[in-house]
This record gives sequence, structure tokens and C-alpha cells, in this order.
Amino acid sequence: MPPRFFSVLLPITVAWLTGCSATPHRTAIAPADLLASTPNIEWCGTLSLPGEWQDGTPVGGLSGLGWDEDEAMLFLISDRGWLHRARLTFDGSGELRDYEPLDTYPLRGEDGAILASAESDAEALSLENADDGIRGNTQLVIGFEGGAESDTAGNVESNARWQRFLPSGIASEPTHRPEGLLGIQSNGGLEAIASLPGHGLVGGIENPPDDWPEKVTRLFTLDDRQAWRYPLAANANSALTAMESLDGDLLTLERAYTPPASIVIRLRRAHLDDDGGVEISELARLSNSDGWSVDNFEGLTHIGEHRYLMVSDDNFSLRQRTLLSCFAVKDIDPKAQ
Ligand SMILES: [Ca+2]
Repeated sequence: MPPRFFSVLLPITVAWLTGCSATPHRTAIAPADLLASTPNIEWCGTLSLPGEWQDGTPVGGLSGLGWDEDEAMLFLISDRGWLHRARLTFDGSGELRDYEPLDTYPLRGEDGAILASAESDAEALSLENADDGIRGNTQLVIGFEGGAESDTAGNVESNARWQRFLPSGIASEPTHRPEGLLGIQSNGGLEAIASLPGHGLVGGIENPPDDWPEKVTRLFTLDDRQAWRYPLAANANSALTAMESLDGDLLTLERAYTPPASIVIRLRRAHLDDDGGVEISELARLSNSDGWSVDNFEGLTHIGEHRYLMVSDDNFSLRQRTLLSCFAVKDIDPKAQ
């Protein structure tokens, strides 16, 4: 090819490789010295996922993660009702190196119909039977935020609920609307679900329910047997966006996002007391004003030992990124301080 053509094509090729690539690329959420400054958290790699794959499948609005140990597969849900499945590659030292998309399904009801957009706001994911040594028996427990809607008489009803699905995205049972969802705010509902030994499935409400104190939100077993008062961080806008199990306690993810500039992400350990109280110890505070390149993290899953992945919801905005970050919790004391 003549040099003249090279000079025209090279910038285009470089732009495609760096900016518009439909493949994940490795990045970091902070410079090395900042990554090394979190005594309770050890970082093990971050990938930035593209806005869409080469076949046009969109990747965005991700709000929940689930790692299936038996299938060596990652499930991701979006707040538009899509279920993505992917393989991950880690290197010999446990660093997250690559993400391979497998397929994408729309979530469907028991009748096989794709969920209507008003019903497809999937925000929380937890897997069942994903680490029992048996393949083919995974169930997905999905929480839907479901904005509050008024009927013709002016009564406010919420579409918040949870439901089990097959790995193909088809519902395997009817929906559940537990009392733990009473009083939730519009766009502030069931945002987190985790399976906790001794308690079963525990749900978390993103923002304080009606008539609750300003900085306290509700955790509850999805079968309504027990509930707790979870103290949110004092940050303005701090909201509970994801939970996972951590040695008998909960690992919680809180996000304080004030668009367009301020994001503070907190990783916290929550010990649930029998009397309905919650003891919190903070594991890490990641603020973009301190140099962290964090985004709108909303999903969390346990990938073995004390290792986890978290994912950010880019809100389908060109200003935001879908980040998949690996970390390990080093504070493994049996009780929160
Ligand atoms: Ca299994």
C-alpha cells in the first residue's frame, strides 16, 4: 500500500483499536500507589467492557452479577431485562485478564413472553446451586426494582418483586412480592440480593423506605421471617446497590453518585444482629475526588475464597464506563468491628 494511504488509514485504525473496539480491554481504577493504599482490599484487575459486541449486542445498564462456579460462567443482568453470559480468564496469579461473551437472552415470563419494558428493570441477582458440584441445576434469583405507578384512583402501586429464572432467562416460578418491599420509593427498591448461611436469601432496599429515618434502609429475608435496619453511609445520595456473603456476614456495596462529577463507592462489612440491628465496618472508600477512576458500581458477586467481582452500570451514557473489577477482601475476622 502506498505511504499516502498509510498516513490516512493509520489514525483511523488506531482510533478503532483504542476507542471503538468491540472487545474488552484491561484498565485500572486507580494508579498503582492508590490501589496499594486500601489495607482491607487487594485489587486483582479491571476490564472495561465495550458498549456493544461486534454482532451489535448492547452491553450496558449492568446492575447485577452472578458467578457460577460449577459452570465456570458469569451471569450479568441489565436494567433493560437482558441476561448476558460470559467466560472469564484469570492469569496464574489470579489477575482478571479477559472476558469472552457467550450469549444474551431477554428475560421472559413463565408463559415464555419477553418481559414488557416496564416490568424488566432487573437490579439484583443471586445464584442458587451454583457451587454444589452439580452442573445444569443453576437457578437465578432476580430482583426487579419496579417503579411505583399510580392507578386511575390515585393509589400508588409498586411493581417491585423477585422471581426465580432458568439460566436461559425464562421464569421458573411465579413472582414474589414480600412485605419487606412495603414503602419503597420509586427507583429506590430491591437493588441487592445475597444468600447468607443461616438466613437464606436476604434482600436490600436501595434507599430508606417511607417513614424510615433518613439514613437507614431495610434488609429482610425474602421469605419475610426477619428484617434489619441498615445504616447507610453519611455521604449525600449514598445508596445500597449490591450485597454478597462474607464469612457469615454481608459484604455491601454503596454508591453515592451525584452526576456528572462526583462518585463515591464504599465497600462495607455488615454483621446482622438477632435484634434487627446491623454492625458496620468500612473496608474501603473510593472517591473520584481522591483520584479513583470509579464508575456507577451496582453489581457484586463472590468468585471464591475472599475474592469478588463488581460491575458498573454505565446508564448507556458515553460519559460513563462498564467496568468489571476484581478484588479480594483481606479483613477476614469473623465479626464486624
Ligand atoms: Ca450446580
